[in-house]
Amino acid sequence: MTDLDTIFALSSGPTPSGVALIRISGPAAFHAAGFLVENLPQTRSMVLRSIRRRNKELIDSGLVLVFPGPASFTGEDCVELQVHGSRAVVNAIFSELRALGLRPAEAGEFTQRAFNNGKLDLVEVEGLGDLISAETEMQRRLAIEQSAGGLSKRYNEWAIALTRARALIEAELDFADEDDVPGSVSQQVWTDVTRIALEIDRQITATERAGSVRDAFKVVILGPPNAGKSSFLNALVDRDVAIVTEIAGTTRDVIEVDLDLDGFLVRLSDTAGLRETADLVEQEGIRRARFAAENADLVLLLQEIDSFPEQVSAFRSGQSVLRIGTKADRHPGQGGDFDICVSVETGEGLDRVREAIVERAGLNWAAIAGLGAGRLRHVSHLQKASHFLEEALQGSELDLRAESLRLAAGSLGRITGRVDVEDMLDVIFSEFCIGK
Ligand SMILES: Nc1nc2c(ncn2[C@@H]2O[C@H](COP(=O)(O)OP(=O)(O)OP(=O)(O)O)[C@@H](O)[C@H]2O)c(=O)[nH]1
Ligand SMILES: [Mg+2]
Repeated sequence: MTDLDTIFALSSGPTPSGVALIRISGPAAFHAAGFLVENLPQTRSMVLRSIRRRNKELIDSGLVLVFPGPASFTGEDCVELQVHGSRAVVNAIFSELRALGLRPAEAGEFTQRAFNNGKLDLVEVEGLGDLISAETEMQRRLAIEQSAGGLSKRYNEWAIALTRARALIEAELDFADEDDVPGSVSQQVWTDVTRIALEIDRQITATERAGSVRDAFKVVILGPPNAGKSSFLNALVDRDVAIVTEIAGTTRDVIEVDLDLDGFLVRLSDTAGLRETADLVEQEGIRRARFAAENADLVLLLQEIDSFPEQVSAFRSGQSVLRIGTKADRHPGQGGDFDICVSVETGEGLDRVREAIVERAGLNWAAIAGLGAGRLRHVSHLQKASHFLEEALQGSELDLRAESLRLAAGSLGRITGRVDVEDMLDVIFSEFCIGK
C-alpha cells in the first residue's frame, strides 16, 4: 500500500441518498476518470457529464469536479464525482474504477495523504476528525478553530520564538568578541522566554479543561437514598431512563444520559444513594457513585427538603457543587438552605437547574474558547516544553540553558509533527550578519 496507488471512496453518507460524492485521488485519477467521462476538464472546474462504463454503457449523469495537484485536499490529482446516491450507481462506478487498477481507500487515507503531502499538520488532522464527529455547537466551534490551523499557528510561533532565543544565545557564546552580533541580547531573550512559559502554562490548563467540551461536561447526581435522584434525572431528560421506586437503595449502577443543553454536550449520571450498608451490591454501587463524583465537572447534591442533613464527603474539595432540595411540592415555602429547590411533580426548579448547568459549562468554555485548546496528547508535550523552559530560566550555564530551549522547541514541534527546529535555526542564523 503506497501513495503511488490511486484510491477512491464514497465520501458522502450511506446510500441511498439524494447525491453520492465519490472521491478519487492519486497519480492515475485523471487517467481513470477520463475513461468514465468524456472531455474531462484539466483545470479546477465543475462540469455536468455522462458517466459511462468503459464499453460506453451509460451509468448515470452527474457533476465532475477536477482538482489538479498540489492544489487539492490531498495534494494529489483529485476527481470528485457527484452522482445520484443509489447503491447501484455507486457500485457500478466502483467496479469500473477497480477494473482500471484503482483500489478502495483505507479509513482516513485521504487525510493521511494530505498530511504526507504537507497539506495538514497533526493538529489540523485531529481538528478535522473532531469537526466531522462534532455533535454540538461548542464542539463544532472548538474543532473548526483547530482544523483551520489557529492552534498550530500558536504552537509554531512559540517554537520559532524559542529557537530564535536559542540562536541569539548561541551567537553570544560563539562570537562574543565580534561586533555585529546583536548587542547584549540576554535580557530581552529571557523576558521573552518567561512570557512564553506563562502562555504555555495557560494553554495546558485550557487544554485540560477542553476535554469537557470535546467529550462532555460531566454532571453527577449524588445524595442519600430516596432523595429523588432518579426521578430528577428522568425529569431533566424527559424520558424514563432510571427506575424509580419508594424503596431506598433502588439505583445500584451509574446511569449515564447525554444531553445537548444550549450547544454544550452534558453527560448526566444518576448514582446509587449514599449510605452505610451491608449489602455487597449496594456497596459497589456506592463506590462507583463516589468515583463518578470525584471525576465530575459539576456535582448536583440532592436531598429532600427538610430531611435530616446527611454528611456526604464523596467529592474533592474545591469541586463545583450545586445543592438541590427535592420534593418541593411536599414542602411549600421551605428550602432556604439550598441553591435550587425542585419538584418533579410540578416541574418547579428544573429550568433553573438547566440554566445553572449551562452557566457552569459556559465558564469552562470561556476559559478555553480564546485559546483553541487541543487534545490531551498535546498536554504531555506542552508539559515537557514547560519543564524545559523552567530549566532554561533557572539554569546558570548559558550553553545548558540554550540546550533546554532547544528541547522545549522540539517538544512543541512534535505536537504538530511539522516543525523541524534545526531547519528553523538555519533561517534564523541567515538573518544575522555573522560571517557575511
Ligand atoms: N412528591 C414527590 N415525590 C417525589 C419527587 N421526586 C421523587 N419522589 C418520590 O421519591 C421516591 C424515591 O425516588 P427515586 O427517584 O427513586 O429516589 P432515588 O434518590 O433515586 O433513590 P435511590 O435510587 O434509592 O437512591 C419515589 O417514590 C418518588 O416517586 C418529587 O419531586 N415530589
Ligand atoms: Mg435512584
